[in-house]
Amino acid sequence: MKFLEAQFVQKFIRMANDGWEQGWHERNGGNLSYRVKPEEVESVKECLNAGEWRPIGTTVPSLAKEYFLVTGSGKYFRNVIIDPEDSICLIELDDKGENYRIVWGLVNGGRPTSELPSHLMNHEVKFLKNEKYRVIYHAHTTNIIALTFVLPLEDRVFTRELWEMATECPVVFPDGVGVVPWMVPGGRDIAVATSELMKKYDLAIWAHHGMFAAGEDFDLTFGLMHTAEKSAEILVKMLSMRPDKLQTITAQNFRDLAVDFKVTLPEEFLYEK
Ligand code: 2HA
Ligand code: ZN
Repeated sequence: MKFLEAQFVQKFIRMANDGWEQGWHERNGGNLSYRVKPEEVESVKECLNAGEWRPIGTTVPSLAKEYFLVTGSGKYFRNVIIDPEDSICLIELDDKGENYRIVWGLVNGGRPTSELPSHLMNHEVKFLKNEKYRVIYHAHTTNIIALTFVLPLEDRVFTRELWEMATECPVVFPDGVGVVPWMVPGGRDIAVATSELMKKYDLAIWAHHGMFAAGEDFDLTFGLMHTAEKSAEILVKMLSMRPDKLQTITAQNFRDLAVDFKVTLPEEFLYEK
């Protein structure tokens, strides 16, 4: 099969373009990675050519020998759909989870996303909890970023405020959302902080920067990012009209919702205000 005809590649490209169309990927902002299934790697085996091994910048032993489809460092989401060979790549990890090599893509040179350590450490945390998780997505979601200037940078505040802005939120992300304070992007420290939060949540906010989402497939992961960002947009609109709410979804409303929708909503987020 031709590489670009494989369904997992098509879905990856569509998701990247959907993010671009949402306005979350100015210039080279954001990055996306997918842990490829063995049968999917097999289906494109004849298209692969191994490059040189390079250090990941962190160690992910549980992901040894796994393959990831990832966006390229400095590449624009806007261009993924028109020139995927130049914008994205398939990488293979070595048997220790310390090095990677490009086996397809980035035909004009370049490297995987600058956030590769964060992506792979998040993948590892998710993989160890639930092997079905395959997608990690980082986007510069406008309204979430705006809120990181006015809300306390606390998991419980962001979770509760986002839940309150749209009834579907506690059903879509019942575990809540974590917040990383401002940190230098691209390195191991922010990767460690984010992957720590990913042990508990599927969503992590990077203050004044954007958001990371994790999920089992492209639809769930994009949908998660989209839902949280839309809720943030409603909160920004609400706060633009007036600083307080005349009415809202109450802590007891959330408990009632949890029963009917069969989700567990941790009490730490249902505090009295
Ligand atoms: O430029 O979004 O966080 C890619 C990024 C870095
Ligand atoms: Zn970023």
